[in-house]
Amino acid sequence: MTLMEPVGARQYQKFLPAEHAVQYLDATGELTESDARYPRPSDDRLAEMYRNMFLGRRFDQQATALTKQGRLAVYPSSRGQDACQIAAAMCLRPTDWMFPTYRDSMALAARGIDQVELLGMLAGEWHCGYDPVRYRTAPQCTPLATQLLHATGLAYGETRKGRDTIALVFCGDGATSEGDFHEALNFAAVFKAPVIFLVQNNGFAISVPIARQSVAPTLAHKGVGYGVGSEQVDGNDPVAMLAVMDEAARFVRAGNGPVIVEAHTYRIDAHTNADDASRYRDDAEVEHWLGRDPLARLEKYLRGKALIDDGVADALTAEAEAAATALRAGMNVDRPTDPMDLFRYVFAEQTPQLREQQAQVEAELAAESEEH
Ligand SMILES: Cc1ncc(C[n+]2csc(CCOP(=O)(O)OP(=O)(O)O)c2C)c(N)n1
Repeated sequence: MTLMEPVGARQYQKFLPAEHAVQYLDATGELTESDARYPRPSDDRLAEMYRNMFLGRRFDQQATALTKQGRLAVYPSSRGQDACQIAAAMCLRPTDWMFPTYRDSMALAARGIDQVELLGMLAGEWHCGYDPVRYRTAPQCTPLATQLLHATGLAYGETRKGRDTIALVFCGDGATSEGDFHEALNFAAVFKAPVIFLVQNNGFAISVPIARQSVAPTLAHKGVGYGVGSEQVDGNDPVAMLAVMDEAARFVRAGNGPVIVEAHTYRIDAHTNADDASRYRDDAEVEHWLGRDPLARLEKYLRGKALIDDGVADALTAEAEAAATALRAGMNVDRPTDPMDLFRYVFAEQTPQLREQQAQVEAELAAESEEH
């Protein structure tokens, strides 16, 4: 097969991701060769990252435990994706916007959202338990890829208002097969919307492995076709993640248009507590990725530079345990919920269908209370 050299063929090269995923630490936490395009984050910033990852890991573990106690309807863990989650939270200013999925609770905790409010949706209490405007964080999206368009629209709107706000939006590898993903990338590129598209490629869309999802060289390459700057990074390397995300934030804020960052990572737990991962992956694979644990890698690196020691680790453990105790106590309080809230906050003005459904539920509840 011969392909004709298209006009301006070389122009696409500036959008190409690195040939190999950007990496600073090897699997054991030893410093490897640095990528000069991404300045290594300062020691202080890496120590802060370690703290956020440590607290995030404990939060994630506590949320998983709350499903077993019936306090959460469901919880999609981001254990293993800790470096992606924390780098995403740390590269933003409080005035920027974050658009998370159901998987990204650890990033929301690092953004400073009250943890009980954060889990309100997964507890089945509210569509979104926190105030999105206060925290500049959209509700966690479950319909795959929809958040990519929300982020693009918001970011474009902010530029129209003359502000330098940027938006960071998460999605998984599976979501890159959705139409919304392509529409968002194209719109953001054409209108130079300041968006960071962070694709956490954790190997699976529930049970569907990446090999059945896409045969693109990498998911980052998908940006090239839309004229979106692309990068791929070792998502289990905290130093590389923070370096790339900091640069991505600087790049989009400077008005250069959007970027897509693919983080190669792995979800250690099942898709959610309701999933049995042993049906589609074997223990050896999980073991392999446990050997690339982002928290252990950063700890090794920081201990090697004497930036943390046993005293710091003990203090962090105490802080994380106190937060977990407070979260358990907060989640053990039954909050009264009004079923009518389901209808109240969907549209500014209710649609006729919604009014009809509300009347139906009201009638059912009234009939039920008459019975008792
Ligand atoms: C539009 C839509 N289709 C299907 C689903 C069902 N679904 C929920 S999670 C999921 C897999 C998503 O995988 P990926 O995007 O890789 O993200 P991950 O869960 O691995 O973070 C699917 C198919 C959905 N939520 N929304």
